[in-house]
Amino acid sequence: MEEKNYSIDPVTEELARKAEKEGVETLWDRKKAMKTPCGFGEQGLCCRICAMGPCRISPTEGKGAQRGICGATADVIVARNLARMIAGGLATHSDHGRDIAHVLHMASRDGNYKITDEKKLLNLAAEWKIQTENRDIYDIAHEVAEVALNEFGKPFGALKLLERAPEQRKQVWEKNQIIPGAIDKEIVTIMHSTHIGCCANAEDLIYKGMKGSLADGWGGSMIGTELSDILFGVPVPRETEANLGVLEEDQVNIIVHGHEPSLSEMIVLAVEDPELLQLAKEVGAKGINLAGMCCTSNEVTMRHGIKIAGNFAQQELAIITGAVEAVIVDVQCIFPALAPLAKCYHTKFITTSPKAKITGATHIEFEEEKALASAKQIVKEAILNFKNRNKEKVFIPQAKSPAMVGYSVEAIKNQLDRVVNSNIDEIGTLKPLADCIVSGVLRGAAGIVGCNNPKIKHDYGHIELMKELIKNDIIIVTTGCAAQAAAKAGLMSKEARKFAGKGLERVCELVDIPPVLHMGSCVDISRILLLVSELAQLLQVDMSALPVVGAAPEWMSEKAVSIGTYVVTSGIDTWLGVVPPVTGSATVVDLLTNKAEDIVGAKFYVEPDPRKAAQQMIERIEEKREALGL
Ligand code: BF8
Ligand code: SF4
Repeated sequence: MEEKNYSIDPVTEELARKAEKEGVETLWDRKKAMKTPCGFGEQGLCCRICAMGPCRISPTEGKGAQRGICGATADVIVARNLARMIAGGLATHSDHGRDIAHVLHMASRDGNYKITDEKKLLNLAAEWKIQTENRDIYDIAHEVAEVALNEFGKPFGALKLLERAPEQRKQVWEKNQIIPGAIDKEIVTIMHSTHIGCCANAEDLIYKGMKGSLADGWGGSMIGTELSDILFGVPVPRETEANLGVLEEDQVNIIVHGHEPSLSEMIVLAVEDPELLQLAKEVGAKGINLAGMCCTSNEVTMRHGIKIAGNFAQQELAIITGAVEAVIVDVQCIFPALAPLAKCYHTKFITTSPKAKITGATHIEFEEEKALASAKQIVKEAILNFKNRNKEKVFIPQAKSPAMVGYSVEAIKNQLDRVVNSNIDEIGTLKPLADCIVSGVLRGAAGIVGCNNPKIKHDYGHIELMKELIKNDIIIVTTGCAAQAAAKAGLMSKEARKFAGKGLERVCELVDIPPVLHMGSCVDISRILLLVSELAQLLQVDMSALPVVGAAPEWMSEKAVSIGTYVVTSGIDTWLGVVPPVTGSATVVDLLTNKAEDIVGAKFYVEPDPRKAAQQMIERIEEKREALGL
């Protein structure tokens, strides 16, 4: 059968061929069937905000409709659409953060959810001026959860976690009046301002988007990360394996897919339950093999080393192996296509969240009040499905790669302590990293994040970019589906330092790290913000002055739009490998890719070719070094 050429990952290619042979479709087939995308939509020029429309603005100036029926210009329509994408992403990350806060609020000594990291809890309590002396740790946790929940709807004041940013950055935000208040309020304000007949000023809409995005990165996402660490533990370095080759022929294979660790943490416990293990034996399996997909995978691999089955574009392929008893999902990035696809195999596709019911799936609601019992019931369904596996349809590709994961900011500091002379220097800081950057051993750092998108060859955008950058002594931190691409490509093994330039190779050797560091899920980009923020404070400069860049080479979601915007608004230049739907407005394009630099000290670059993007990033890093006198 011919090469598919969908992916640089041979496992993906092999399974795409199996799909074709078995007559089932994947995202790539549907992408082909979609033919040419709508040009208006692609440029952001279609407005369906009110029922006088939909209105489509002609992309050619002076020809065709230049204004919507209400009189909105191309600039306004494009900016409104973009602001709404940001609100969508901000809502999604933040609702995840809120759910985790509720879980913390219900945590108890004898319940299913417990406090795992007291130190992180006490630090956050101190930061929020919550009384900790002579108090039960669970009382403190509940008050921390309440304060966190208030961040979503408080009527007055700025978001608390913004305080963590360097002074210079806070001044930039203040000067531009983009300091967000309550998280929900920012979403509501964007939805309000983008209603028919409200805000009709493109520049102002972009400012609103920037302000809202900060409520994601420094708000909802950061709350999600902080409280997940308190509940489930701060990640530490550990070994795992990545790609669909982690599935086991003779075991019950379960895939957890989605985002919130409140479900997956309980599944991790449930698969170790002796009664369920016994049941697995009774149905003829040697054990239960748990693997993850998308950000849920990142959450459980960071904290337990659970194997990584694959990233976003591989979710259908997991079912196509014919070896998966259940795909258990909660929220976000789940293809509705999994429902009809699962019916072509024996796989049970189980939805668990009232927020994400999917027609054709089996819905077993995950009730947090009886979390472990719920998780066990779901795992039991998977085990009982083992007998339905059709051996003739099973094909598990052999390829998988070893990877080191678990590099939280705390873990990175811990690794850096290896090179600190504790008689002279303080331990537990990022100073050794700052020193490497100042001396030029490392030229800089890049955060490479985001999704898969069939507009780009699967994983090609991520891996080419990473390889080019590490070759040039730029250390990489990564999250989301980009991180999984790196793990599969072997860039997260310690041996991968041989692909790095001399300087980075040496650092990896001394600090005992791979050149590409897994920092978690997409909400964990908040970890990257804090890493950059601390580095900036150590060097006493603004975040925008650092030789640090960001990229989302294969982005596709609204969440990614919000992330890109808060990264830029935090002063970090960001490269996109997929063109966002804004090209219908020269004003908006100019704001994002040019004027943003005057406003927030950073801007967007769009470059689909990862090698060219790498060169631009290297140049930018060198410019920043020069400006700092390095
Ligand atoms: O939040 S990187 S495809 S899984 S959106 Fe989704 Fe994109 Fe993957 Fe996680 Ni993030
Ligand atoms: Fe058309 Fe204006 Fe309504 Fe949009 S808001 S659909 S541009 S009339």
